[in-house]
Amino acid sequence: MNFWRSIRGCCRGLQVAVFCLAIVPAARGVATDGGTMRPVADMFQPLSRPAEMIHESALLVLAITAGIFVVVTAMLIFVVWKFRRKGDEDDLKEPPQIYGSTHIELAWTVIPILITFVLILVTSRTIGEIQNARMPEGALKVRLVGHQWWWEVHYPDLGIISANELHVPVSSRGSGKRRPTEIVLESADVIHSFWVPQLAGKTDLVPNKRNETWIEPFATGTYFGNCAEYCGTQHANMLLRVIVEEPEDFEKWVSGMKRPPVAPSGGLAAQGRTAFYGKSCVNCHRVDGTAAKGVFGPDLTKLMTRQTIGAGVAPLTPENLRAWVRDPQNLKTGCLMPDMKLADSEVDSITAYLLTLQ
Ligand code: HEC
Ligand SMILES: [Cu+2]
Repeated sequence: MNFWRSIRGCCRGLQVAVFCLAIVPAARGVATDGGTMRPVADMFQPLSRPAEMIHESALLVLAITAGIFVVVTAMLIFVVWKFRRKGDEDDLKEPPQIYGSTHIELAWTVIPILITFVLILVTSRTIGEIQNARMPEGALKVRLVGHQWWWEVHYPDLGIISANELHVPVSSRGSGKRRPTEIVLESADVIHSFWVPQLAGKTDLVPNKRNETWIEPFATGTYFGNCAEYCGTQHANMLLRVIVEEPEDFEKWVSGMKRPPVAPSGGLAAQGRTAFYGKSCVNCHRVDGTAAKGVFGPDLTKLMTRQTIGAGVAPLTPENLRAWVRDPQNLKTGCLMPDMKLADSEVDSITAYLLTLQ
């Protein structure tokens, strides 16, 4: 009786497994989930070259391992069924002793070695193709520096500095002009990891080391990524957005980023400007063309061109900006910007000034 109960248990388990396998394709059509701030990127839907290459070899590995799973499970079920206890006389018999059978030993040594060898070849080929890819002339160059808990973004050839959002042009798969983005990865403190699942695999940002990766998106849109290596309390709020645009829109963004913001000439914003430059904000933040030259925090020159504040912790709205200036520890507890203990009037005026940084 116990035997049948366990067989039935196995069947139930298999049913669950088959059900799970069936909902994976059903969920595939959904690119994002979890709201607009923190959508979960679907890594089964790659839309850029390194991610596609990884996806292909992952499918091959999955197919091989699924084959092994089916064969092993079938053999297991067969053996359990065939050599089940058939009656009381079974207790007196000993099964045939096959210890030391050369054939069996050879089979279960050589076949797994061959399979492992195929898996090694498939994966190392993809790794090699990604790491040795030659970038075409005119590839966009970006330098990303990981900080606890935000991303510093540089375009060395364009003279643009930003944070937490990467704008890149869409590339062309066919006869059009290829325009991949080469990314140099560095860290200012601890180890972080760059991961935008639909664009590329993970690459670590290691202190005192220069790592490289590249992306070549084939579809415009906003891609969501995050730091993929635990780096301290606010690791989960170290989100990265990659905004892939048509070449014309990208050029428009570039020329916008190169235009310095106009200093406010009067009113609350002008008071805020004076307050901002009178405070220690300038020791940690940079605003291009002013005395604010700090590099410990994000560059604020074009703050208002960003979609989020605090590396994706909240949408960048005037209310959230004010809340951040009031006390960043409320929105992002433990982040490395201290509560500046500003008076209410200073919070209002500094927020008004920051709103002009666009
Ligand atoms: C001790 C250094 C330090 C000082 C002083 C400081 N900040 Fe910051 N600030 C940071 C850091 C670090 C971050 C990034 C926090 C994060 O996202 O984890 C930050 C983030 C910000 C952001 C959000 C930027 C973005 O794109 O997400 C704003 C706005 C800001 N600070 C304004 C100010 C203002 C205004 C002052 C002065 C009243 C100030 N900061 C003083 C370190 C500092
Ligand atoms: Cu990190």
